[in-house]
Amino acid sequence: MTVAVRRAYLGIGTNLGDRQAHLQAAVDGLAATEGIRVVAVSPVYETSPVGGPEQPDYLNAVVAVDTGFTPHELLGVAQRLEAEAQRVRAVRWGPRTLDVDVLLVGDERVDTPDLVVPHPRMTERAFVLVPLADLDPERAAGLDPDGSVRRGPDRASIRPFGLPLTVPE
Ligand code: GSY
Repeated sequence: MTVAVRRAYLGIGTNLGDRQAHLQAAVDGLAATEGIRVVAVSPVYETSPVGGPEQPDYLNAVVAVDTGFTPHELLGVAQRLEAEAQRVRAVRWGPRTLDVDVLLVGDERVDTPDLVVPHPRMTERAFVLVPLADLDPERAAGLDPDGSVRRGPDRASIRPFGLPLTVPE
């Protein structure tokens, strides 16, 4: 059976331990997954926490992949990578070693109890839309038509971190 390969975007974030290493491990884990090709990784941003209890700043980035996986198959990969980072999340919206969110899978829409795509909160979050715009400005502009999230007050809550992630050959 031929599977239609689509461009998907995953958000990655971490605010515990060696944050850069956790993000790089997520990119490496995606690249090592048969059926997924990592196309590009955005710059890394250091970002103020949104929601939850008082907690450390996050590092966030967005990864573009080409894949024939369904959104739920991508969710399975995301959950595996989070488990491999020994993610512990005692508090909802609380600190975590690794968060991998399925943001967009082509133009597909999913609304199930365990997964909603496009990600329901991405249009409000500069820490998602700014790195997404680095990879696909048109797609990000379509989700934030007046640029209020990418350029608005929330923009100050995200700062370029400097250290790039690498895409394995
Ligand atoms: O939604 C992902 C986890 N998360 C984050 C995050 O990744 N970055 C920032 N800045 N705040 C967050 N709050 C939550 S929950």
